[in-house]
Amino acid sequence: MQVRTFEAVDMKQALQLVKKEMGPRAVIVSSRSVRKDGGLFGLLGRRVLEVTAAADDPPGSPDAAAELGAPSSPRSNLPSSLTGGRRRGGQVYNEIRAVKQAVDPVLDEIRSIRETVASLDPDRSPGAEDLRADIAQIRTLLSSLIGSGTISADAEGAATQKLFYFLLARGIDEPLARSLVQRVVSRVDSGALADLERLKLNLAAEMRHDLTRATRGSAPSRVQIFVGPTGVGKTTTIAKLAARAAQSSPEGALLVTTDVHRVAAVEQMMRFGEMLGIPVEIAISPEDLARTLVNTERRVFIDTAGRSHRDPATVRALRGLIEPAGDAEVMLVMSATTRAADSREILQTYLQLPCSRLIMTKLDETRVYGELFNCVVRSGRPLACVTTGQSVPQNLESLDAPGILRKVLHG
Ligand SMILES: Nc1nc2c(ncn2[C@@H]2O[C@H](COP(=O)(O)OP(=O)(O)OP(=O)(O)O)[C@@H](O)[C@H]2O)c(=O)[nH]1
Ligand SMILES: [Mg+2]
Repeated sequence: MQVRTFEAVDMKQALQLVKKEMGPRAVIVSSRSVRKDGGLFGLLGRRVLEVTAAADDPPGSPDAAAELGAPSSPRSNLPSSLTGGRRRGGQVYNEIRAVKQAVDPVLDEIRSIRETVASLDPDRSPGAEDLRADIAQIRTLLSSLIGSGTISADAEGAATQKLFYFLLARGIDEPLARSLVQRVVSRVDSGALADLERLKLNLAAEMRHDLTRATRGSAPSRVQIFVGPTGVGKTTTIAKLAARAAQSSPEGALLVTTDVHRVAAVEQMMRFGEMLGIPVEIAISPEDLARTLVNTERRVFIDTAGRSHRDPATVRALRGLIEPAGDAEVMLVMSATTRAADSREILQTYLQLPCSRLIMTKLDETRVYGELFNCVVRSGRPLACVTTGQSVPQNLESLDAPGILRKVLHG
């Protein structure tokens, strides 16, 4: 691991230096403004930004080799024909690394072929498992309906079954679909049970009812902080929202990034700021964030680093940022393309935070919108907006409950 300190006139120049000298994977460890070259205890010097960054050692360096499990002393561990001193050890390590780089994709390919072969065996296929579970659940549902005397196993059974399949095909999570069908069956009069269109009308009413029960988790706030899994579109969405706020609110907008661990992430935010003419602040720590917020009257959009919902440190790290942000509204950003089972887990993790509203991204990447319904109903939080593409500041829309319903049921 190398750690280096750079001086620059501003963060933009500092980032360029860090990237050039240490590569794009370098992380920013700290930044501070200092006076340089000034007499009188430094008071008259010019101000410069001092940025400390860290990066993995370049491949081939003795430390990097040790970290990757390569021999720490090439001379003692390699065959004598290969021991040409320190430099020779570095060369050998580079060769091993090159071979590894060539072999890794082949191993990945073999792994994926193995998985495909396994999936051809119905007894081992996870897909077959899901299908079997679905069929068992449908059977249970139908037999409970038939057993309760509500319907008979004829045209009426077929209509409810179709309704259930219709919901699954629209991406409604299976337990939610089951409960919806049961509620529809219990509410309609027996004459309607064989009529799929009438069942669908009742279904829409049930779904609208569920959607309108979602309530905002906290009062509107001038400051919003955006959290969510990696790569769902947090930074891009923040840029779109800030652009709108900058146009509509007299106090203007401020972009704040706390995602300082990747130079590329800070650069991305700086680029959005430049493009939209909105100032960008970099908050290196929770204390820094608190200071930034005290010093502005603008509408503030705080970005956070994407974090896996499976990482136990996620909630703790985000709480550490939410607390100094005071009464900021916490916005949970999720992608409409996520599988229902994963969304369920994501919500379980992120709803440990005081999330107020949801944002669903990447609607343009799917034609099945069940996740909109699943996430709103499961979280009990309304949608603040949805995004429908990569263009900034375009591709941002709001969707109310009837709008969500239209999308989910009709695409
Ligand atoms: N198709 C599509 N792509 C989107 C949308 N929103 C964002 N993206 C793209 O998704 C990718 C990731 O976007 P980011 O905004 O960097 O995502 P992030 O959540 O900030 O990512 P991390 O900070 O790494 O967790 C980029 O290529 C975006 O252009 C959208 O609505 N539709
Ligand atoms: Mg981001």
